[in-house]
Amino acid sequence: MLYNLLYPLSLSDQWSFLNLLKYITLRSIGASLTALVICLLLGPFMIRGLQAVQGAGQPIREDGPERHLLEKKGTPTMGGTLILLAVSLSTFFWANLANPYTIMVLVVTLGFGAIGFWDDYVKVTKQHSRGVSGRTRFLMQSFIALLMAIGLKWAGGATFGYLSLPFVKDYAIDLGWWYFPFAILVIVGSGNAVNLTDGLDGLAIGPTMLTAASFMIIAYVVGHYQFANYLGIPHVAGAGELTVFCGAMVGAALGFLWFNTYPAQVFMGDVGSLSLGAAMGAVAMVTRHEIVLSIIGGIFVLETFSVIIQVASFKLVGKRVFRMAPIHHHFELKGWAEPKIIVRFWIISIVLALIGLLTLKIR
Ligand code: 57M
Repeated sequence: MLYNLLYPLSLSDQWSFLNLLKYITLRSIGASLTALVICLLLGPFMIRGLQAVQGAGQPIREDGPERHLLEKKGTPTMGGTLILLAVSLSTFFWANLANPYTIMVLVVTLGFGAIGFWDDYVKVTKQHSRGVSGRTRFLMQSFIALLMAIGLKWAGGATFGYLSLPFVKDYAIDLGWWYFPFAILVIVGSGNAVNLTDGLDGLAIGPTMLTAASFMIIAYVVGHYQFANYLGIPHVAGAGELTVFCGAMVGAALGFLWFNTYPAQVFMGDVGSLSLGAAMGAVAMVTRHEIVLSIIGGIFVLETFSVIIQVASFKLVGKRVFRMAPIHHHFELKGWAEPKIIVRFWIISIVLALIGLLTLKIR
């Protein structure tokens, strides 16, 4: 909004300093700091409010690691509402709201957030870990993902429908109509992958912050004609504005981590995990870096595949591969302390983010 309202004033000499607002880098850092401050200032009030409303807090499953029942009972959930508030307000304040990609990604983020909020609300009010049926959630999530794909087709761009490959220059696979189910796979898959991962304090928000930070760089270079051509990556005019949205995500994630770090004072809930994951999926689609997202967000992929492997193995041969899936529970049951699991997963995330960014250069 600042950009839309104040940048035109920069044409007059007395307001020429407002010319700074045209720089995406400045507005991205502004968005990060604004989202961070919103989370830090409102966090304590949000936690007290959630505790007052939720009483018993997050229902802890009986069949999980016993430690969770002992240590985590009563922790409030749905802290993701603060993340979404911080991201939305900060993006609204600092981004160019005439940019269609910013609006599309915000709609996906808030849409998945609404689905997650409904699921959390049902779980907390019923005090049971089963919320809205998986089928209902999948259908609603798929509808939003399809809307995003239609929006991308409308926004055009010569590279619509093409799947660009990391490390491969000047070649992309034309998915044709398969692009639409692919959009569901990327956006719904990302949302639910973060959802599965969010099972230990800070385990999901750390890699989410790293992914958003990586996509600040990716969105900036993809949206920059000279940089994109120099790097041999697809140029998507206007995608650079998503640097501001990703900056807001980084700031909000840092702010939420202040309260979600071990021992967590609040959990993000499905309202947070589904929306953050879907947001990253949507950004990856706009910037044509869907496969790179699976590298940078490799922790989310690992967690998801650990469940797929566990269920498939149990159904096919009646044996479990892991002591418990997702894989963070496996390490818990091996006796690793929670902070050790979390920080080691963050270290892996940092390595994967660096490898993902390397794909910008190695082609
Ligand atoms: C999402 N939710 C956490 C919190 C968070 C198919 C199967 C793999 C599904 C999976 C499942 O139920 N996933 C749901 C994970 C839950 O966290 C809440 O959910 C939100 C995220 N969606 O924001 O509100 C619990 O995680 C802990 N937690 C923290 N700190 C945090 O910052 O400690 C969360 C955030 C919270 C808290 O205890 O209550 C969760 O784990 O449920 N199922 C599982 O993950 C279960 N695995 C399982 O059944 N494995 C089977 C088969 C199906 C693969 C097997 O291995 O044989 C495990 N999870 C739990 N209990 N809680 C084991 C059973």
